[in-house]
Amino acid sequence: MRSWSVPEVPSLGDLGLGDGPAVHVHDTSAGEARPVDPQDQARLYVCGITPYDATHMGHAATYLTFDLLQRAWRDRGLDVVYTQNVTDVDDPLLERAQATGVDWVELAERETQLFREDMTALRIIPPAHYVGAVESIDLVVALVQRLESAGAVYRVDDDLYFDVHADPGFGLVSGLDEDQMLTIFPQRGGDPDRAGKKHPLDCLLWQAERPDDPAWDSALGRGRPGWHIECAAIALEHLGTAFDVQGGGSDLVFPHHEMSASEATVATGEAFARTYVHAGMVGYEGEKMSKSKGNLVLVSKLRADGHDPMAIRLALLAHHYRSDWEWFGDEITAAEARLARWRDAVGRTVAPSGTAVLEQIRAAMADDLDAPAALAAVDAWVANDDAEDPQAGRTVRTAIDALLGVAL
Ligand code: 5CA
Ligand code: ZN
Repeated sequence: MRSWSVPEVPSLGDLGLGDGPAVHVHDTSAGEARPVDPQDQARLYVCGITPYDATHMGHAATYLTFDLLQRAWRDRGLDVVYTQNVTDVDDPLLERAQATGVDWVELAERETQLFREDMTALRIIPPAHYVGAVESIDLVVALVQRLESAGAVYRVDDDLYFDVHADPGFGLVSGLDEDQMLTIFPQRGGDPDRAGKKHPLDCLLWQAERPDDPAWDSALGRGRPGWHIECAAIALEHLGTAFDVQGGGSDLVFPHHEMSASEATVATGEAFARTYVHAGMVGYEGEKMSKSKGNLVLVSKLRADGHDPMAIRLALLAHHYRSDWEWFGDEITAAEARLARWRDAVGRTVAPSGTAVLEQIRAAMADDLDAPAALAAVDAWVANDDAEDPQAGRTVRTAIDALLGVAL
């Protein structure tokens, strides 16, 4: 699938400013921050959109999180291989297409295109591999066959299920106990009560054709992929096993990331990801912002209302990625004021030394992507008019561009 255009990312190293520090991020499965500092290459998978509605501020916050991770890794001198999927066939998409009388393929294409435009405007670095579920059906089928060989698949009517207990490590991503899993599973697409399942938590791998639903011929019968196996198959194909970070919003910890990890581990005999990183949920009007509830603040609407995408980005950066937070309309006004102050300050011909603030931004971002601390460091530099260094504006502008992705 076509990705989107790459923003210019200046290299601080090339400017003689050295490499950034090793990056630490909170690993959900370990329950603590861990260094993620591979040798030469960092491999990242982030769960992409289900394209049935436009990009909202919650999506933007999640993709911004992994953009910051990528920028910190690059500053460290690492080459980043980034893969992201598009769930371009799944129940919510098909239901929305049917309810609105739109062809599901057209709906997915239209919303994916809008997402690309929003990501480009926000200067989010695109994945090298942007991969749809539909174009990956052969990969899914092959992975299900590997699970069959491992004895981890069974049939309920014509549907295929994964026996989660084929993985002795099932539960290690989320750290939830079975009661907690059973509470969450039905809220996030699971079907614990389906008759014929061996265990209520077993998840769907392949769904046999239903009337009026799209389906593909395959060695598994005519049908379509389940959700978790889609990400397992795409990640394994484009990153291999034991890649560095599996990312997404915290709503994906269970069952999605737990199931994908178990499926991949049982099929390959190796670890799926080394680290699991999750962004908090953005709310609006007292509830999680979600396409299904419709309480959305759309990136495209903010842009159409004339808000500078860099101010949208700054508004998101004001919240730590791991916190759950609620969007209030006045945040964009505060971000616009901050953007104006920063633009004015980097234009000064002499300013306080820029290298000190660069090191503060680097340290903040390497410490679990602490963007609010980085903003505070820039604010302090902006407020200080103890001028001495004619190069300072340039250094700070470049640091903000490279590490925070804000073009001033
Ligand atoms: N296609 C699947 C992942 S394979 C999916 O969850 N799609 S989505 O469109 O519902 O969400 C896309 C990404 O945005 C996911 O990483 C999800 O965790 C994240 N996300 C969704 N809602 C919010 C929110 N309110 N706040 C923060 N992140 C969110
Ligand atoms: Zn996913």
